[in-house]
Amino acid sequence: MTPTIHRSVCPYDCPDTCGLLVEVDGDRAVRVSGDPDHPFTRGTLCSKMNRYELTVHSPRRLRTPLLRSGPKGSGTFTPITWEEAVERIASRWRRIVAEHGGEAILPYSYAGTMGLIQRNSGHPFFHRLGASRLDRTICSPAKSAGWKAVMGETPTVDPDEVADSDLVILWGINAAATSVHFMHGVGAAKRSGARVWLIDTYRTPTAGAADRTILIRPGSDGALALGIMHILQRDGLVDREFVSTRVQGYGEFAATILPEYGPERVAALTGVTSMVIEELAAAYAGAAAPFIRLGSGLTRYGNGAMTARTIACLPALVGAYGTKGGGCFPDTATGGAFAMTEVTREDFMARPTRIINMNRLGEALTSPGEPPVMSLYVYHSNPAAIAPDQNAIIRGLSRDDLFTVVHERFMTDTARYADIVLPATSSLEQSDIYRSYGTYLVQRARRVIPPVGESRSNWETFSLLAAALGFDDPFFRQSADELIDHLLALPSPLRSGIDLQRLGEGRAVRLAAATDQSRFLTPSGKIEIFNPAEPEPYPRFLPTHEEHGAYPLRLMTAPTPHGLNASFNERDDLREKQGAMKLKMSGEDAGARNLVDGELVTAWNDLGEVAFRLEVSPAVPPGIAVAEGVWWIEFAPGERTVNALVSQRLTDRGHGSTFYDNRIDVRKR
Ligand SMILES: Nc1nc2c(c(=O)[nH]1)N[C@H]1C(S)=C(S)[C@@H](COP(=O)(O)OP(=O)(O)OC[C@H]3O[C@@H](n4cnc5c(=O)[nH]c(N)nc54)[C@H](O)[C@@H]3O)O[C@H]1N2
Ligand SMILES: Nc1nc2c(c(=O)[nH]1)N[C@H]1C(S)=C(S)[C@@H](COP(=O)(O)OP(=O)(O)OC[C@H]3O[C@@H](n4cnc5c(=O)[nH]c(N)nc54)[C@H](O)[C@@H]3O)O[C@H]1N2
Ligand code: SF4
Ligand SMILES: [Mo]
Repeated sequence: MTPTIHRSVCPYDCPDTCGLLVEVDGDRAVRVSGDPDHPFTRGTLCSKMNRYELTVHSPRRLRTPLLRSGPKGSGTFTPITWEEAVERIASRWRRIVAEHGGEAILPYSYAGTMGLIQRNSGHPFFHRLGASRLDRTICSPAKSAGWKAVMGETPTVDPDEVADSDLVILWGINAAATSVHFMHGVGAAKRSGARVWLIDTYRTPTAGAADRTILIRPGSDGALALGIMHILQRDGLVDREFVSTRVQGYGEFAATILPEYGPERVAALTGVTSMVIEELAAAYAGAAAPFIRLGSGLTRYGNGAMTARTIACLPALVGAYGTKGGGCFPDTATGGAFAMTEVTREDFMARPTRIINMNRLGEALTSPGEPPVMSLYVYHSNPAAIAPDQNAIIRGLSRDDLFTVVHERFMTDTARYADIVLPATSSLEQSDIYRSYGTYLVQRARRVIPPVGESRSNWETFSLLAAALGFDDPFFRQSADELIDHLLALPSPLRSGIDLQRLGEGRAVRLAAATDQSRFLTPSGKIEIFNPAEPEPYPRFLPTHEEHGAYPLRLMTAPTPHGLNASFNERDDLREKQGAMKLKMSGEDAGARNLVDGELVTAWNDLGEVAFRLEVSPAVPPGIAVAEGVWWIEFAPGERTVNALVSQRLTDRGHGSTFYDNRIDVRKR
């Protein structure tokens, strides 16, 4: 048979949401490449997805349901049929519901697939079951809360507008790893003469694309933004007309808050010299269209929402909001594109059930609780690897009385602790529709190859479980494609006038979203530097959880270009590119501990101990240690991975994770 080419979408949790061309030969995807017709992808993919066929047809794919046949965590299982697996789950859940109530069952899911149907297909089922609900706040709710405090529902500009900027600030984002296609626009801006500044805690690969790189003390970016605003005010560089007509509370803010953030104090708080602060402020004030691309890492701190909020105020002072090529880009807000309540079906809940924060899974599984969590159902997530406080989670997963089901493509750290493992399809084996948090494009993808082995999609699995539990609502009997058709038939202002034919052909289509940042969708209609609804009515610097912690080194749990959270560990080619599970430290900090490059070291704090291969790196300043990527324990030099060093504490607003707000020390192994 001659191979055929099909359009699809990258399903991973990445702002770029690339369009794929998949070459299919028989039952197999043999080649995957970037769709040249996709406006953001422009024909290129990242190193992970260039060989997606190696993930889809990996020999590590789970092919049948599995029943645990050894102690929890041992990874010993026996294959069983789907019928038996579903029957065992249904009967165990019936018993748990009778004994403890539905809330003793906890679903846990996040972002293995970003497709709107497959990602959300557990919601109606668990609502109908009366299970506990999960607060899905592991990623960047603090960033959203901070942005919202200032800008309300104001949309984000189109990312391609960065090409019209003359000063790009990549603020706390390693875009060369986490949003490679955004860098196309940055490159275009540079060719037109723009200057690029990067602000990070260590020298990431993105520094290669920047004219200037500022290394800042972790969690102190809010102070840097206040310092810039202090200088703008001091030097008469504020756009008076703009702030007097379009901004709420600037006068009071300038009179009472900004005086506290002179360059000397800000230098002490941030570790950035007052000279560099002055230079950045001058560059910012001098730019016609300064564009801030705001990452998420810098909001994963105890003060994270306040940091995002403070940075969001900065463009207001120079009137950059609404200027083509200027403003601030946190994420695109495309949530309104589809009527998601038609998928999540809150109306299936007989009464509102309790909500458990996903960042505190360790606590939820190990503390008594009313009722206690007696069953955990994990789908498209790998909490034993990616969630805070790995030791607490593994203690919980080891409980003999906890009934754990994991629906996965691979034998992950979490799946190893399951009582029953169900094999999941990959994105090429299932239909879905995708929106993006980094573009304004939507795209529909139909199944392009049959399921590998006996794997089933999230949607199909919940249909089976619903039937086994006697949920007779016809909702559970439709197919994913039928539900997508239903969503598309419902009107949405964001989709008005979009090209349905192109969407039907599987091409990316731009939403009709307004990306005009000159109308402020806030309660006052102005940019709210003063926000009376916030516990702190004005932005000011708040300390991090670990401002004065007991351990000497601040731990950066940063992304790697060769993985995505704990996804892609199945790929030998990508693990080889990373070399080993490393901890990067400065020569100064390594020397002070008699540690040498390449040796095995133990990083520790009150939560746990993790073995790493040490890399002494000039890219890392003294006082911090960097662990890039999330490894599976199977490939780690010791028994634990990076999140054994991360606490379950939450952000100031938004109940977010605080991955970067932790301290460690390091010793020889
Ligand atoms: N290759 C790859 N791509 C990914 C991911 C991945 O793991 N790998 N993850 C995906 C996901 S889930 C998300 S949410 C997105 C975004 O993923 P994020 O984790 O938000 O990644 P970035 O936005 O690049 O931000 C991380 C950067 O912030 C820096 N940083 C940490 N603390 C501070 C600080 O206090 N100040 C400053 N200025 N910088 C700080 C880190 O050193 C790091 O370089 O990326 C997605 N894309
Ligand atoms: N140290 C550290 N930890 C982090 C981060 C960090 O930067 N550093 N980032 C955090 C962030 S921002 C996020 S968003 C979270 C992400 O946390 P998760 O969303 O849990 O991340 P992944 O590791 O990608 O795990 C997704 C799993 O879903 C499976 N999967 C994929 N598709 C499907 C499907 O269709 N069905 C089913 N059933 N399974 C599927 C994959 O095989 C994979 O194992 O991680 C967080 N953890
Ligand atoms: S850049 Fe992001 S969206 Fe594009 S292929 Fe890579 S992981 Fe997928
Ligand atoms: Mo994320």
